[in-house]
Amino acid sequence: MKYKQRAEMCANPTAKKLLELMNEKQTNLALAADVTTKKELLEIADTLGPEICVLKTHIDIIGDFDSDLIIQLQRLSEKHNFLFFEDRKFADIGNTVMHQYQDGIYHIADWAHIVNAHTVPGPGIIDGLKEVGLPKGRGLLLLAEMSSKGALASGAYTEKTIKMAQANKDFVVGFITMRQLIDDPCFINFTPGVQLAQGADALGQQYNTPENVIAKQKSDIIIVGRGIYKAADPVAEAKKYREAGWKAYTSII
Ligand code: 5BU
Repeated sequence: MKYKQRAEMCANPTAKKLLELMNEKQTNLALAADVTTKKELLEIADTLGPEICVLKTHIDIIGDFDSDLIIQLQRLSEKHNFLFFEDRKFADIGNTVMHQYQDGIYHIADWAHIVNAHTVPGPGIIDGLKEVGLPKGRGLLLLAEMSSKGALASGAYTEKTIKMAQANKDFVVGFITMRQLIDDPCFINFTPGVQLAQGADALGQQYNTPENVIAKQKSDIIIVGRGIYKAADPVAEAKKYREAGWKAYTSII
């Protein structure tokens, strides 16, 4: 089903907005901006913003974080039309994750359209995050699988994660997964561990290609980090991933 048709079917405003912007902007590329300074992150957001649907952050690795960074990032997200996904991987009881989501120095719920959570604590983690995020129209991804070698999220764990998502369709907008898990147009599948050639890094990361991830595994969004920002010409490289991801999508719809 096309992103546009799916957007019309989804009640969660973030899921709807994301699918609409992927369709309009013609991109299913999310950039994993794993840099450690404000300057680098803003430069990535401004130069690569035109190519992406989502900017994925690890905000706690920015050494000189301040609230001005968020204001400037928000301006860039409006300028280039992309959403923020803070890859926080919440993993605690509901009461604690509520604080981690809205308080501290990052106030993640105030700016991140999308966050993600492990399901290891059970459904209370979704209840806690939902209390904060749903009134703001935010969306949650559940980690159903991971890209790293030897990950424990598989089999019955993945199946139970899908059930938790189905029980919370107002707030859960999809999964971190290596493939489409269930045929439901309102769950958006995000896949990390993507490079133009299959391979691995020295610390357990495993890479699949955009074609395999989107056309064969029927995922929706490719998350690419080092493959783009470590390239000699990140803009040219981002365009390659964007084209590969979009071509794979158009080949199956
Ligand atoms: P890379 O440079 O393309 O390997 O970066 C991948 C990004 O995706 C990085 O920010 C990870 O934290 C993130 N990631 C991942 O690689 N695998 C996973 O299963 C999950 C997140 Br969840």
